[in-house]
Amino acid sequence: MRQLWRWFGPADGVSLSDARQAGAEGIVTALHHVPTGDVWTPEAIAERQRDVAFLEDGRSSGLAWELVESLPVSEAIKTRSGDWSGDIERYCQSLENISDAGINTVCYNFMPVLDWTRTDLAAPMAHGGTAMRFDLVVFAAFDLHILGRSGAVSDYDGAIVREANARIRTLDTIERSKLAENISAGLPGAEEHWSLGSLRDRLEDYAGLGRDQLFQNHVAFLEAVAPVAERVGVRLCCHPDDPPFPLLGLPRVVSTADDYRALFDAVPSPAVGITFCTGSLGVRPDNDLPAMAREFGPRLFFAHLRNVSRDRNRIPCSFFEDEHLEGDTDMVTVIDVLLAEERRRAAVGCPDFEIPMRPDHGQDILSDSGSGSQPGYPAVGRLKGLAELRGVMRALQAVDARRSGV
Ligand code: DNO
Repeated sequence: MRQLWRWFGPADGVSLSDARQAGAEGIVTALHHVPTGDVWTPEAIAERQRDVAFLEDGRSSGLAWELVESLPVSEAIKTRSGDWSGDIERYCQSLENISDAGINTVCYNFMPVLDWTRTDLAAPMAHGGTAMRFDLVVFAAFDLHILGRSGAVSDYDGAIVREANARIRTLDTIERSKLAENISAGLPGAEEHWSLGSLRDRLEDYAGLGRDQLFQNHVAFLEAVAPVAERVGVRLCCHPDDPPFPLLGLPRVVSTADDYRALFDAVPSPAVGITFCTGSLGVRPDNDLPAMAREFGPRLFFAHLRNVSRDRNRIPCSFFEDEHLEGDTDMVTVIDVLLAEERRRAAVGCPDFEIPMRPDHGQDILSDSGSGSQPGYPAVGRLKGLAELRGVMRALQAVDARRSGV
């Protein structure tokens, strides 16, 4: 697998030199400063390519920008309203410009309003480090008492509501505003940042827009952009919902194997595939990750490898971001399936048979705490994750080579 590393640009507290030392072979990044819906110009793309090519001291980094994560999809496209067609045209233009710059894989998501969501960015772990957590009770406390969404109470079971009512009383003003910020202002990579007021407005935009309509809007988006992606040789890979269940009464359409199946049935274009995020999909006990990797093999355009531990085998649930080889996902089997898919591609003569992967997220360990890295994207925690994943890959490849007598 191609071992990539997410870098948030020159302002990232984790440097390209850190990425090199962690063993990264290439960089995943985006034009985070370009507002959602604007065209990514050739100049802005070229500038970011130069940022990636050189270390701070001017020496060559030996790394290139290999994959876009993400080219964000506007709320107008998701709700199919406002300047929908203008945004589609600009999205297509950005895809052309990205392709002209030599980058051929583009990740996106179709989550309404919020990108990935956690309630606690630094939950203490037994080993002394910290990890990110999504606590359903705390989230409900936010929804019911801080956001004050009408009708929210019917979205949680009675026990969760009772616990949330008790929990909110334990949070002081600073903790409440920290929680509101974690949820509404967005985590790294979320390109849109809401205040509580604008979050309420965005939720209004979805009033009456159900699952079926959101699915149709996703299909309409892909029907418009996939032909361009095919023509310019770009693979579009859709990141799953994180967490993979509805939040704040918003519909979700990319959470399960059925969801991806329905999408590929509706838009069979070979340019459309998956960002196989084991951490997002792995929150659901009904997502069998190795089986999904087997089923969707040719459509796996990018893999985010990380693990979660959930508190109960029910949806919705609370969960935390576990170490890469711990947690509820059988990571060794997932990697085995991904390597088999690479061998299949190589056997049919696919020139770029390697699946790009990155160690997704990392716990804050050793010097990570207070290092100024982006939440979820510390240097040491990810280095450890990548080292463990690379170890699994090497071991499985060695066993396979021995078996096939290579
Ligand atoms: C979180 C990331 C997401 C992801 C987007 C893809 O760590 O995996 O922010 O980049 O959802 O569009």
